[in-house]
Amino acid sequence: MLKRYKDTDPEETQEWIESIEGALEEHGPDRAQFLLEQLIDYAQRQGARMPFNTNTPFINTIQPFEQKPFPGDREVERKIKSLVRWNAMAMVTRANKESDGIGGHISTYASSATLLEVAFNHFLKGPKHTEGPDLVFFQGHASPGIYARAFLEGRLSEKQIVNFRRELSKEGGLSSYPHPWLMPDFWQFPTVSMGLTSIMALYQARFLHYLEDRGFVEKSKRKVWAFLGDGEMDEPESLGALTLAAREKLDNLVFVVNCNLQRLDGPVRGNGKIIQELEGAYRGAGWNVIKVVWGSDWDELLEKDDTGALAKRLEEVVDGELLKYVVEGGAHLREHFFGKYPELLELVKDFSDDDLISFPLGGHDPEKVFAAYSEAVESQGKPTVVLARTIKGYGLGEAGEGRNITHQQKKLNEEELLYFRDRFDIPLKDEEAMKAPFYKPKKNSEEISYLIEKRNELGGPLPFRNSKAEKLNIPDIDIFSEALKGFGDREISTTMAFVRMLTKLTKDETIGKYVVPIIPDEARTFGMESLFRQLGIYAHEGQKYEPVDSDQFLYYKEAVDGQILEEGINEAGAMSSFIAAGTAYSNHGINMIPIYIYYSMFGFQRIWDLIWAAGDMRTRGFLLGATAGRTTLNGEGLQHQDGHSHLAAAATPNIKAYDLAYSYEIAVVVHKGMKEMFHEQKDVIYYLTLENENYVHPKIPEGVEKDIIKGMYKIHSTKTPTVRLLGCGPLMGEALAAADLLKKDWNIEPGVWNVTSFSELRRDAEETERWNHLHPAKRQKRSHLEKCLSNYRVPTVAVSDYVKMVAEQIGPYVPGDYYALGTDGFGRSDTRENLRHFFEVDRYYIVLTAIRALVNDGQLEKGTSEKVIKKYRIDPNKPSPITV
Ligand SMILES: Cc1ncc(C[n+]2csc(CCOP(=O)(O)OP(=O)(O)O)c2C)c(N)n1
Ligand SMILES: [Mg+2]
Repeated sequence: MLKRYKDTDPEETQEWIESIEGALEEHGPDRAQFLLEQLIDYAQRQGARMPFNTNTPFINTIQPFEQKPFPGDREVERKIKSLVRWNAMAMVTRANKESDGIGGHISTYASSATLLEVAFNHFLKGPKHTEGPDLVFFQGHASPGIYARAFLEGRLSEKQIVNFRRELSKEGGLSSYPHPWLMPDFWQFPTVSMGLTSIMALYQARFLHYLEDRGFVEKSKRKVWAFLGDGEMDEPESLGALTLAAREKLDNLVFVVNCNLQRLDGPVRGNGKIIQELEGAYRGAGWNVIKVVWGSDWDELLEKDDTGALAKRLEEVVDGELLKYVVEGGAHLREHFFGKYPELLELVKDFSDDDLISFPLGGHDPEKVFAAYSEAVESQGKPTVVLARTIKGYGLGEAGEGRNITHQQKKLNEEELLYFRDRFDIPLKDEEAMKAPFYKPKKNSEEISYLIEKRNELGGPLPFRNSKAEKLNIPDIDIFSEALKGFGDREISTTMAFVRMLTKLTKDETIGKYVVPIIPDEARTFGMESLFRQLGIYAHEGQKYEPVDSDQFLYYKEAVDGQILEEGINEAGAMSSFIAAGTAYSNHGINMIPIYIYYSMFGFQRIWDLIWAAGDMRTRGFLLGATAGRTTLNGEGLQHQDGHSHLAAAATPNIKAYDLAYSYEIAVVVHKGMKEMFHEQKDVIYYLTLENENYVHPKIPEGVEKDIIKGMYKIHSTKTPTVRLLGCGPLMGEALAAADLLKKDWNIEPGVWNVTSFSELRRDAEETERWNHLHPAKRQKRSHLEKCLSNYRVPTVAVSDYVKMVAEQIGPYVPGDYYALGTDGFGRSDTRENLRHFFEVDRYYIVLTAIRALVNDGQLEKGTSEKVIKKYRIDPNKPSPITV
C-alpha cells in the first residue's frame, strides 16, 4: 500500500489545479485529459510509481452538458411505464393469491422499469428493423414486466397473464422465466440461471462479428443487449469473459447492469460499492463504462459543491448506508448523509426532507438513461456497460421498497395496493384497485398508440423469436464412404475417424462453409491441427504476426475469415460459441453447423448448465466428448477420465447421446444428425463420445443403419442362446473377447449386441411402455429393445466404460435378468488393461458375470463361478473400485 501523501505545499497544488481548470475552460475535457496523460507518462518514465486505479468518482460518467436531449414524451412514457408496473405487480399478486407459493417477482422489474422502458421506446431494434433485429437478453426474473408490456401491446391476452406461472392451464399460460422451449415465438434467450446471460450474450456478439467477417451477413448496427442484475455479477461466468469482449472490439455489445444494490438475501456489497467495484472490473478489462448513478436533481447539488464536500461524502458512503437512506426517508438522509459535514447541510438547506428523498436516482431518470444508451450505441471499437443505480422494489413503499425482504415479496395486501395505485396514478377506484385487476386503456388511447407507434418505428415488438431458416441440403452418406468401409488393417481411434469425417464435411461444396468447428485449446490432442491451416482460425483482426511455425505446411493460421473458433482453455466460452452458432438459424436465419469437440470430462461435468440452456434455447449442433471413457483414456487419472457424462446427457431432454465403437457408426449417426437438425430442422443436440484407443474398424454390416440410430444392433446371433452380451463403445472389444472366452473355455455361445445409445433405447422403451399403459385395449406396441431381445428370455450382461447407471437405464425393459458392468468410482492412471481389470469391466469379469447369471438362472452348477475366478486368477480380495 502506498502511504497517503501529505500535501506539503498546498499553494503549488492549487496552481496545478488552476492550470488544469484553464485547460478545461479554454480547450475542453479532451485537451485536459491529454495533458494529464502526458504528465503521468512523463512522471512514470522518470521513475514515479503511479497507483493503479480503474475508478472514476462516484458520479455520473456523462456530465449534464454532454447529455443528449431526451426525444420522447416524458408524460406519456411515464403513464405507460406506470401501467406496465401496475400490471406486472398485479400479475404476480394475483397468481399468488390464487395459488399460494406459485412465486414470481415484483421487486426486480419495479427497479428496472425505466431501464427497460427507455430501451423499448427508443433503442431496441425489432424483427422488422431495416438493420435487422437486436438480440436482447432480459433479466429473467423481470419477466412480469416484459409480459405486462406485451399485454398492453395486445400480444398477450388477459387469460395468458392471469395464468402467469400456470403453463399447464387449458387456456395457455406464461412461463416463469424466459424459456424459448416453452414460449418459442416470444423468448429468445433463457437467462435465469444467474451468470449465464453475460457470457452467452458476449459470445452472441462475437458470433455476429464472425458471421459478418465470413460474409454470411452484412455489417450492420445490430446490437446484443444484456440486462443484468448486480447480484448476479458475482457469478464467475458474469465477469470471466469480459476481456474477450474488449479484445474482439465488440462495439455491438451493450450490457445494462441494474444496480439496485440488493440481491436475494440482502445487499450485494453492504460494506463497499458494487457500482465502483464493477466499474473497476469492466474498465480494467477494457470496456467503455457509463455510470448512471444520480438523477437530474442531483446535478444542481453537484454543480454547487464548491467545497468538494459532496464529492468527498459520495466517495465515503457505502452501499449499506445508501440502502438505509431509501428505507428511512428524507430526515434520516439529511441527518446521516448530509449531516456529516456542515458544508453539506448548507448545500441542502433550501430543500425539504421530502424533496431530498424524492430526488430520483440515475436508473429511474429517463433522461439520464437515454443519454447513457445513446452513448452506448455509438461506442466505437469497445463494448459498453451501463451501470445504473436503482431501487429494488421501487414504488412498493412499506411493502418492500429497498428492504431486505423485497426479493421475496410475492403479493401486496389491500393497503399496499392502494399505495401503489396512488404512487403511479393508476385510474382505479379503491374497491377495484384492492382486487388488483389488470388495467389496459383502449387501443386508440394516447398511451397505447404511443407505445405501438414507438415499437413500429423500431421494427415491431420484442421479445420475438424467429424459428424459420432456409434448410440445408445434406449430401448423401457416401461423403463418409471411407468411414463406412472401415480402414482396413489400420488401427485408429474413433476420435481420428471423426476428425477425418469433419475434414470431409468442411470440404463439401454445399454445406462445408456452414460448419463451425469449435475447440477449447485441444486441437492437437485430437489430431485436428491440419485444420488450422486448411480452414484458418477466426481472428477479427487477422494475423498481425508471423507464426513461429510459418515455415511449416501446417502452420498456425489466424484469419479474418477463419472458420475455426479456437477458444483457448475456456469450455464455458466455447459452449457459448456453440450456442451462438447453434441458434444462428433463429437469430440470423442461417443454419450453421456447430461442431464442438472437447475433452469429455470438461463437458457435462463442468458446463452442464450451459448445455441445459442450449437445450432450452433449441440450439442445434454436435457436441463431441473426446478422450472419453473412464478406462479408455488411461494415463490421465481421476480428473480427466469421464465415466459419467452419458448420465447427464440422458437427463437432458433434447440431447441424443451415442457412445460409438466403430467409424461406420459415427458416419451413420453424424449423417442422421445433420439431416435431422439442419434439413428437417428439429431442435435437438447430438452428443457423441469419442475415444483415443486405436483398433481396427470393420466395414459396416448390411442393413444396420436404422438400428444404430435406434440404439442397438446385432453383432452375433446364435440359434439357441443361453446368455446375451451387450457391448458398447470402446468396451465392444472386451465384450467380443469375452464371447470368445465363453465359447472356448466354457462352451457357451452368447448372442452379442452392440449398444450405440442406452439413453435412446431407454427413451423409446419408456415411451412405448407409456403408450401401452394408457391404451390397454389397443394392440400393444413393442420398443426397439423388445424387438431385439424378446425372442429369448435369457440373462443379459451389459458393459460400458461409464458408470453402471448408464447401462442400467434399460434394466426395467430388458426381458430376463439383467446385469450391468461399469466404471463407478474415481479414475486412476494406469494401462487400459489394468484399469479395466481394476474397474471389473474386462473380458474376465464379463465372463464371470455371464457365468454367474447362468448359475442364478439355474442353468449352471453353483461351483462354476469359483472355477472362473480360479481360471482367470481373479483376486476376490482386490480393492473395490467404488470405495475410495
Ligand atoms: C445460478 C443461480 N443461483 C441462484 C439463483 C436464484 N436467484 C434468482 S434471482 C436471485 C437474486 C438476483 O439478484 P440480482 O442479480 O441483484 O437481481 P435483482 O433482482 O436484484 O435485480 C437469486 C439468488 C438463480 N436464479 N441462479
Ligand atoms: Mg440486484
